[in-house]
Amino acid sequence: MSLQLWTHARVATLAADATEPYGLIDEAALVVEGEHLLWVGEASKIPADLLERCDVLHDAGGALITPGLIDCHTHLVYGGDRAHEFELRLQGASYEDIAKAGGGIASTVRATRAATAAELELASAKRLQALINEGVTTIEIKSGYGLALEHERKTLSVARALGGSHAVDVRNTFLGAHAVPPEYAGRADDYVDAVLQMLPVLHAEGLVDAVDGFCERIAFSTAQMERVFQAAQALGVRVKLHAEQLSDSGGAQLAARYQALSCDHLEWLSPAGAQAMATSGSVAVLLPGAFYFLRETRVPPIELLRKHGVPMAVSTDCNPGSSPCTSLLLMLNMACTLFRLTPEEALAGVTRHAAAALGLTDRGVLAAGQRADFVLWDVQHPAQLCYALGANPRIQTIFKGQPV
Ligand code: DI6
Ligand code: FE
Repeated sequence: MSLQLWTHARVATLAADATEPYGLIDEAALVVEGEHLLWVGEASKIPADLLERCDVLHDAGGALITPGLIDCHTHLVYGGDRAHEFELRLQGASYEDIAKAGGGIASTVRATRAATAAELELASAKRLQALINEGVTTIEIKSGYGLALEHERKTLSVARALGGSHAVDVRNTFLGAHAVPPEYAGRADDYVDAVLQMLPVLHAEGLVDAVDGFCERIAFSTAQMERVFQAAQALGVRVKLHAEQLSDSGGAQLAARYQALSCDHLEWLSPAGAQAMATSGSVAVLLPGAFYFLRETRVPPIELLRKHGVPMAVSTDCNPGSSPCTSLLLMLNMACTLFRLTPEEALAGVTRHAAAALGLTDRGVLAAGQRADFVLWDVQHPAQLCYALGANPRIQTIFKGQPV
Protein backbone atom coordinates (compact mmCIF):
# COMPACT_ATOMS: atom_id res chain seq x y z
CA MET A 1 0.00 0.00 0.00
CA SER A 2 1.22 3.49 -0.75
CA LEU A 3 2.43 5.54 2.21
CA GLN A 4 1.98 9.30 2.54
CA LEU A 5 4.61 11.38 4.30
CA TRP A 6 3.83 14.79 5.75
CA THR A 7 6.82 16.93 6.73
CA HIS A 8 7.66 20.57 7.55
CA ALA A 9 4.99 20.70 10.27
CA ARG A 10 4.66 21.47 13.96
CA VAL A 11 2.45 18.79 15.39
CA ALA A 12 0.31 19.07 18.53
CA THR A 13 -0.42 15.40 19.20
CA LEU A 14 -2.62 16.11 22.28
CA ALA A 15 -1.48 12.70 23.51
CA ALA A 16 -2.28 12.09 27.18
CA ASP A 17 1.22 10.81 27.95
CA ALA A 18 3.11 13.60 26.13
CA THR A 19 5.87 15.36 28.03
CA GLU A 20 5.60 18.66 26.13
CA PRO A 21 2.49 20.85 26.54
CA TYR A 22 -0.08 19.99 23.85
CA GLY A 23 2.24 17.12 22.87
CA LEU A 24 4.05 19.64 20.67
CA ILE A 25 6.70 18.34 18.29
CA ASP A 26 8.69 20.86 16.22
CA GLU A 27 9.87 19.73 12.80
CA ALA A 28 7.54 16.76 12.98
CA ALA A 29 6.53 14.19 10.41
CA LEU A 30 3.44 12.04 9.96
CA VAL A 31 3.25 8.83 7.97
CA VAL A 32 -0.23 7.86 6.77
CA GLU A 33 -1.17 4.40 5.56
CA GLY A 34 -4.68 4.24 4.13
CA GLU A 35 -7.06 5.72 6.71
CA HIS A 36 -4.63 5.51 9.64
CA LEU A 37 -1.46 7.01 11.00
CA LEU A 38 1.45 4.66 10.83
CA TRP A 39 4.06 6.87 12.49
CA VAL A 40 4.20 10.29 14.22
CA GLY A 41 7.31 11.96 15.61
CA GLU A 42 10.35 14.12 14.96
CA ALA A 43 11.13 14.10 11.24
CA SER A 44 14.78 13.31 11.90
CA LYS A 45 13.81 10.09 13.67
CA ILE A 46 11.76 8.36 10.98
CA PRO A 47 13.08 4.83 10.57
CA ALA A 48 14.96 4.58 7.24
CA ASP A 49 12.99 1.58 6.01
CA LEU A 50 9.72 3.46 6.58
CA LEU A 51 11.02 6.58 4.83
CA GLU A 52 11.97 4.47 1.83
CA ARG A 53 8.41 3.19 1.49
CA CYS A 54 6.81 6.69 1.46
CA ASP A 55 5.80 7.39 -2.12
CA VAL A 56 3.45 10.36 -1.67
CA LEU A 57 5.16 13.41 -0.18
CA HIS A 58 3.38 16.44 1.31
CA ASP A 59 5.01 19.64 2.51
CA ALA A 60 2.91 21.17 5.32
CA GLY A 61 4.64 24.51 4.77
CA GLY A 62 5.35 25.00 8.47
CA ALA A 63 1.70 24.66 9.47
CA LEU A 64 0.55 23.57 12.90
CA ILE A 65 -1.18 20.18 12.71
CA THR A 66 -3.74 19.06 15.31
CA PRO A 67 -6.06 16.10 15.44
CA GLY A 68 -9.34 16.61 13.56
CA LEU A 69 -11.76 18.43 15.88
CA ILE A 70 -14.59 16.49 17.50
CA ASP A 71 -17.88 18.20 18.34
CA CYS A 72 -19.25 15.69 20.86
CA HIS A 73 -22.62 17.27 21.75
CA THR A 74 -24.94 18.75 19.14
CA HIS A 75 -28.62 18.91 18.29
CA LEU A 76 -27.72 19.87 14.73
CA VAL A 77 -30.76 18.39 12.96
CA TYR A 78 -33.85 20.51 13.61
CA GLY A 79 -36.49 22.50 11.78
CA GLY A 80 -37.08 26.25 11.98
CA ASP A 81 -35.26 28.61 14.29
CA ARG A 82 -36.02 30.48 17.51
CA ALA A 83 -35.01 34.04 16.67
CA HIS A 84 -38.40 35.24 17.88
CA GLU A 85 -37.76 33.77 21.33
CA PHE A 86 -34.45 35.57 21.30
CA GLU A 87 -36.44 38.79 20.91
CA LEU A 88 -38.76 37.76 23.77
CA ARG A 89 -35.83 37.03 26.04
CA LEU A 90 -34.43 40.46 25.27
CA GLN A 91 -37.76 41.85 26.50
CA GLY A 92 -37.29 40.04 29.79
CA ALA A 93 -38.77 36.54 29.40
CA SER A 94 -36.58 33.72 30.70
CA TYR A 95 -35.74 30.45 28.92
CA GLU A 96 -37.83 28.56 31.47
CA ASP A 97 -40.78 31.04 31.15
CA ILE A 98 -40.83 30.49 27.38
CA ALA A 99 -40.64 26.71 27.77
CA LYS A 100 -43.54 26.74 30.25
CA ALA A 101 -45.64 28.84 27.86
CA GLY A 102 -45.38 26.22 25.10
CA GLY A 103 -42.42 27.76 23.29
CA GLY A 104 -38.88 26.59 23.64
CA ILE A 105 -38.19 22.97 22.71
CA ALA A 106 -41.90 22.49 21.90
CA SER A 107 -41.79 25.10 19.14
CA THR A 108 -38.81 23.37 17.52
CA VAL A 109 -40.67 20.06 17.84
CA ARG A 110 -43.53 21.56 15.81
CA ALA A 111 -41.15 22.81 13.11
CA THR A 112 -39.18 19.55 13.01
CA ARG A 113 -42.30 17.41 12.72
CA ALA A 114 -43.60 19.65 9.92
CA ALA A 115 -40.39 19.40 7.90
CA THR A 116 -39.72 16.66 5.37
CA ALA A 117 -36.50 14.68 5.65
CA ALA A 118 -35.18 16.53 2.58
CA GLU A 119 -35.95 19.92 4.15
CA LEU A 120 -34.30 18.93 7.41
CA GLU A 121 -31.25 17.66 5.59
CA LEU A 122 -30.87 20.87 3.59
CA ALA A 123 -31.13 23.12 6.66
CA SER A 124 -28.85 20.93 8.76
CA ALA A 125 -26.22 20.51 6.04
CA LYS A 126 -25.50 24.25 6.19
CA ARG A 127 -24.78 24.02 9.91
CA LEU A 128 -22.69 20.91 9.42
CA GLN A 129 -20.68 22.55 6.65
CA ALA A 130 -19.88 25.51 8.91
CA LEU A 131 -18.42 23.11 11.48
CA ILE A 132 -16.51 21.13 8.84
CA ASN A 133 -15.05 24.43 7.58
CA GLU A 134 -13.45 24.82 11.00
CA GLY A 135 -11.80 21.39 11.00
CA VAL A 136 -14.48 19.17 12.56
CA THR A 137 -14.02 15.56 11.43
CA THR A 138 -16.31 13.80 13.93
CA ILE A 139 -19.63 15.09 15.21
CA GLU A 140 -22.31 13.73 17.49
CA ILE A 141 -25.90 14.52 16.50
CA LYS A 142 -28.80 13.98 18.90
CA SER A 143 -32.42 13.48 18.03
CA GLY A 144 -34.97 14.93 20.45
CA TYR A 145 -37.04 17.35 18.39
CA GLY A 146 -39.24 14.61 16.92
CA LEU A 147 -40.46 12.99 20.16
CA ALA A 148 -42.52 10.42 18.24
CA LEU A 149 -41.24 7.33 16.50
CA GLU A 150 -41.56 8.52 12.90
CA HIS A 151 -40.03 11.93 13.65
CA GLU A 152 -37.20 10.59 15.79
CA ARG A 153 -36.50 8.12 12.97
CA LYS A 154 -36.58 10.96 10.43
CA THR A 155 -34.09 13.00 12.48
CA LEU A 156 -31.69 10.11 13.05
CA SER A 157 -31.92 9.05 9.39
CA VAL A 158 -31.07 12.60 8.30
CA ALA A 159 -28.06 12.52 10.66
CA ARG A 160 -26.89 9.25 9.07
CA ALA A 161 -27.44 10.70 5.57
CA LEU A 162 -25.39 13.78 6.45
CA GLY A 163 -22.54 11.51 7.50
CA GLY A 164 -22.78 9.73 4.18
CA SER A 165 -22.67 12.91 2.11
CA HIS A 166 -19.98 14.84 4.02
CA ALA A 167 -16.35 14.19 4.93
CA VAL A 168 -17.19 13.78 8.60
CA ASP A 169 -18.03 10.89 10.90
CA VAL A 170 -21.49 11.24 12.48
CA ARG A 171 -22.34 9.52 15.76
CA ASN A 172 -26.08 9.31 16.44
CA THR A 173 -27.55 9.77 19.91
CA PHE A 174 -31.19 9.02 20.65
CA LEU A 175 -32.55 11.81 22.86
CA GLY A 176 -36.19 10.75 22.99
CA ALA A 177 -36.25 11.91 26.61
CA HIS A 178 -35.60 15.54 25.68
CA ALA A 179 -39.02 17.04 26.47
CA VAL A 180 -42.58 15.87 27.02
CA PRO A 181 -44.39 16.42 23.69
CA PRO A 182 -47.74 18.28 23.72
CA GLU A 183 -49.84 15.15 23.16
CA TYR A 184 -48.44 13.80 26.45
CA ALA A 185 -48.83 17.06 28.43
CA GLY A 186 -49.13 16.23 32.13
CA ARG A 187 -48.34 12.55 31.42
CA ALA A 188 -44.56 12.44 31.49
CA ASP A 189 -44.47 8.85 32.73
CA ASP A 190 -46.63 7.73 29.82
CA TYR A 191 -44.28 9.51 27.45
CA VAL A 192 -41.33 7.68 29.03
CA ASP A 193 -43.21 4.45 28.23
CA ALA A 194 -43.33 5.63 24.61
CA VAL A 195 -39.58 6.36 24.66
CA LEU A 196 -38.97 2.83 25.93
CA GLN A 197 -40.90 1.53 22.92
CA MET A 198 -39.09 3.72 20.39
CA LEU A 199 -35.59 2.85 21.55
CA PRO A 200 -35.41 -0.85 20.57
CA VAL A 201 -37.07 -0.14 17.22
CA LEU A 202 -34.64 2.64 16.27
CA HIS A 203 -31.74 0.64 17.63
CA ALA A 204 -32.70 -2.37 15.51
CA GLU A 205 -32.74 -0.07 12.48
CA GLY A 206 -29.12 0.84 13.17
CA LEU A 207 -29.92 4.46 13.99
CA VAL A 208 -28.72 4.63 17.62
CA ASP A 209 -25.10 4.76 18.82
CA ALA A 210 -25.86 6.17 22.30
CA VAL A 211 -28.77 7.29 24.46
CA ASP A 212 -29.15 10.67 26.18
CA GLY A 213 -31.76 12.46 28.27
CA PHE A 214 -32.53 15.91 29.66
CA CYS A 215 -32.65 15.52 33.43
CA GLU A 216 -34.09 18.77 34.74
CA ARG A 217 -37.15 20.14 36.49
CA ILE A 218 -38.50 21.35 33.10
CA ALA A 219 -37.83 17.91 31.57
CA PHE A 220 -37.36 14.46 33.20
CA SER A 221 -36.68 13.36 36.76
CA THR A 222 -33.88 11.03 37.76
CA ALA A 223 -36.45 8.26 38.31
CA GLN A 224 -37.76 8.70 34.77
CA MET A 225 -34.26 8.85 33.33
CA GLU A 226 -33.33 5.69 35.18
CA ARG A 227 -36.02 3.77 33.28
CA VAL A 228 -34.55 5.00 29.99
CA PHE A 229 -31.03 4.05 31.10
CA GLN A 230 -32.18 0.56 32.07
CA ALA A 231 -33.64 0.10 28.60
CA ALA A 232 -30.40 1.31 27.01
CA GLN A 233 -28.35 -0.98 29.20
CA ALA A 234 -30.52 -3.95 28.22
CA LEU A 235 -29.61 -3.24 24.57
CA GLY A 236 -25.93 -2.74 25.39
CA VAL A 237 -26.07 0.94 24.36
CA ARG A 238 -23.94 3.48 26.24
CA VAL A 239 -25.66 6.45 27.89
CA LYS A 240 -24.99 10.17 28.47
CA LEU A 241 -26.99 12.81 30.28
CA HIS A 242 -27.82 16.51 30.18
CA ALA A 243 -27.29 16.97 33.90
CA GLU A 244 -27.25 19.82 36.42
CA GLN A 245 -27.66 22.54 33.76
CA LEU A 246 -30.28 24.66 35.50
CA SER A 247 -30.38 22.99 38.93
CA ASP A 248 -28.67 20.19 40.90
CA SER A 249 -30.97 17.22 40.41
CA GLY A 250 -28.45 14.46 41.14
CA GLY A 251 -28.37 13.47 37.48
CA ALA A 252 -24.60 13.04 37.52
CA GLN A 253 -24.80 10.41 40.28
CA LEU A 254 -27.52 8.56 38.39
CA ALA A 255 -25.55 8.66 35.14
CA ALA A 256 -22.43 7.45 36.93
CA ARG A 257 -24.31 4.40 38.20
CA TYR A 258 -24.90 3.52 34.54
CA GLN A 259 -21.23 4.16 33.59
CA ALA A 260 -22.29 7.11 31.44
CA LEU A 261 -19.88 8.14 28.70
CA SER A 262 -20.48 11.74 29.72
CA CYS A 263 -22.49 14.18 31.78
CA ASP A 264 -23.07 17.44 29.97
CA HIS A 265 -23.55 21.10 31.03
CA LEU A 266 -22.91 20.62 34.81
CA GLU A 267 -23.18 24.25 35.95
CA TRP A 268 -24.82 23.00 39.19
CA LEU A 269 -22.68 19.88 39.67
CA SER A 270 -22.16 19.07 43.36
CA PRO A 271 -19.00 17.64 44.96
CA ALA A 272 -20.80 14.29 45.30
CA GLY A 273 -21.68 14.40 41.60
CA ALA A 274 -18.07 15.11 40.62
CA GLN A 275 -16.89 12.26 42.84
CA ALA A 276 -19.38 9.90 41.20
CA MET A 277 -18.24 10.95 37.71
CA ALA A 278 -14.60 10.35 38.63
CA THR A 279 -15.44 6.85 39.84
CA SER A 280 -17.40 5.96 36.71
CA GLY A 281 -14.89 7.55 34.32
CA SER A 282 -17.54 9.80 32.76
CA VAL A 283 -16.38 12.82 30.78
CA ALA A 284 -17.64 16.29 31.76
CA VAL A 285 -18.86 17.96 28.56
CA LEU A 286 -18.75 21.73 28.99
CA LEU A 287 -21.01 23.85 26.82
CA PRO A 288 -19.98 27.51 27.09
CA GLY A 289 -22.24 28.52 24.19
CA ALA A 290 -25.38 27.64 26.15
CA PHE A 291 -23.99 29.27 29.29
CA TYR A 292 -23.31 32.44 27.30
CA PHE A 293 -26.54 32.48 25.29
CA LEU A 294 -28.77 31.90 28.35
CA ARG A 295 -26.69 34.44 30.29
CA GLU A 296 -26.09 31.93 33.07
CA THR A 297 -24.01 33.21 35.93
CA ARG A 298 -23.06 29.97 37.61
CA VAL A 299 -19.91 28.54 36.05
CA PRO A 300 -19.38 24.74 36.07
CA PRO A 301 -17.10 23.78 38.98
CA ILE A 302 -13.90 23.47 36.96
CA GLU A 303 -11.60 23.31 39.97
CA LEU A 304 -13.66 20.47 41.43
CA LEU A 305 -13.49 18.56 38.12
CA ARG A 306 -9.73 19.08 38.02
CA LYS A 307 -9.38 17.95 41.61
CA HIS A 308 -11.19 14.70 40.87
CA GLY A 309 -9.36 14.20 37.56
CA VAL A 310 -12.61 14.20 35.57
CA PRO A 311 -11.74 14.65 31.87
CA MET A 312 -13.33 17.79 30.40
CA ALA A 313 -14.64 18.04 26.83
CA VAL A 314 -15.89 21.20 25.11
CA SER A 315 -18.66 21.30 22.53
CA THR A 316 -21.01 23.65 20.69
CA ASP A 317 -24.34 22.16 21.90
CA CYS A 318 -25.51 23.44 18.49
CA ASN A 319 -29.29 23.80 18.96
CA PRO A 320 -31.90 26.46 18.16
CA GLY A 321 -32.86 27.33 21.73
CA SER A 322 -29.87 27.62 24.01
CA SER A 323 -26.85 27.62 21.71
CA PRO A 324 -27.45 28.49 18.05
CA CYS A 325 -23.76 28.04 17.47
CA THR A 326 -21.83 26.51 14.58
CA SER A 327 -18.32 27.46 15.65
CA LEU A 328 -16.27 25.04 17.72
CA LEU A 329 -13.33 27.47 17.53
CA LEU A 330 -15.46 30.11 19.25
CA MET A 331 -16.22 27.53 21.97
CA LEU A 332 -12.49 27.12 22.53
CA ASN A 333 -12.25 30.80 23.32
CA MET A 334 -15.38 30.82 25.48
CA ALA A 335 -14.23 27.75 27.44
CA CYS A 336 -11.10 29.69 28.35
CA THR A 337 -12.63 33.14 28.80
CA LEU A 338 -15.87 32.17 30.57
CA PHE A 339 -14.90 28.91 32.30
CA ARG A 340 -11.17 29.61 32.78
CA LEU A 341 -9.94 26.46 31.12
CA THR A 342 -6.34 26.64 29.99
CA PRO A 343 -5.94 26.60 26.20
CA GLU A 344 -4.37 23.16 26.52
CA GLU A 345 -7.41 21.89 28.45
CA ALA A 346 -9.75 23.45 25.90
CA LEU A 347 -7.95 21.85 22.96
CA ALA A 348 -7.92 18.46 24.68
CA GLY A 349 -11.63 19.10 25.15
CA VAL A 350 -12.33 19.19 21.41
CA THR A 351 -9.99 16.29 20.61
CA ARG A 352 -8.92 13.60 23.10
CA HIS A 353 -11.63 14.09 25.69
CA ALA A 354 -14.35 14.68 23.09
CA ALA A 355 -13.47 11.28 21.60
CA ALA A 356 -13.80 9.73 25.06
CA ALA A 357 -17.21 11.39 25.51
CA LEU A 358 -18.32 9.44 22.43
CA GLY A 359 -16.64 6.20 23.52
CA LEU A 360 -14.19 6.41 20.59
CA THR A 361 -10.62 5.24 21.13
CA ASP A 362 -9.32 5.51 17.56
CA ARG A 363 -9.16 9.31 17.30
CA GLY A 364 -8.64 12.54 19.20
CA VAL A 365 -4.84 12.27 19.39
CA LEU A 366 -2.16 12.00 16.73
CA ALA A 367 -0.33 8.72 17.28
CA ALA A 368 0.46 5.54 15.37
CA GLY A 369 -2.64 3.40 14.91
CA GLN A 370 -5.06 6.33 15.22
CA ARG A 371 -7.25 7.50 12.37
CA ALA A 372 -5.58 9.89 9.96
CA ASP A 373 -7.98 12.75 10.73
CA PHE A 374 -6.02 15.97 11.13
CA VAL A 375 -6.07 19.68 10.42
CA LEU A 376 -3.39 22.06 9.14
CA TRP A 377 -3.63 25.52 10.69
CA ASP A 378 -2.01 28.82 9.79
CA VAL A 379 -0.83 29.49 13.35
CA GLN A 380 2.48 29.15 15.16
CA HIS A 381 1.21 27.89 18.47
CA PRO A 382 -1.90 25.94 19.52
CA ALA A 383 -2.92 28.59 22.06
CA GLN A 384 -3.67 30.88 19.11
CA LEU A 385 -6.62 28.63 18.22
CA CYS A 386 -8.17 29.48 21.59
CA TYR A 387 -7.09 33.10 21.76
CA ALA A 388 -8.65 34.47 18.58
CA LEU A 389 -12.31 35.44 18.39
CA GLY A 390 -14.01 34.81 15.07
CA ALA A 391 -10.88 33.78 13.18
CA ASN A 392 -10.65 30.61 11.15
CA PRO A 393 -7.01 29.87 10.38
CA ARG A 394 -7.71 26.43 8.93
CA ILE A 395 -5.62 25.66 5.85
CA GLN A 396 -6.65 22.08 5.12
CA THR A 397 -8.38 19.08 6.66
CA ILE A 398 -7.34 15.48 6.13
CA PHE A 399 -10.15 13.01 6.79
CA LYS A 400 -9.37 9.28 6.85
CA GLY A 401 -6.06 10.00 5.13
CA GLN A 402 -7.53 12.06 2.29
CA PRO A 403 -7.78 15.83 1.78
CA VAL A 404 -11.31 17.18 2.29
N1 DI6 B 1 -30.34 21.34 26.97
C1 DI6 B 1 -30.09 22.35 26.16
O1 DI6 B 1 -29.38 23.27 26.40
C2 DI6 B 1 -30.77 22.11 24.89
N2 DI6 B 1 -31.40 20.86 25.13
C3 DI6 B 1 -31.12 20.46 26.33
O2 DI6 B 1 -31.52 19.39 26.77
C4 DI6 B 1 -31.76 23.18 24.59
C5 DI6 B 1 -32.75 22.72 23.60
C6 DI6 B 1 -33.66 23.82 23.13
O3 DI6 B 1 -33.92 24.81 23.83
O4 DI6 B 1 -34.17 23.66 22.01
FE1 FE C 1 -27.69 19.82 24.58
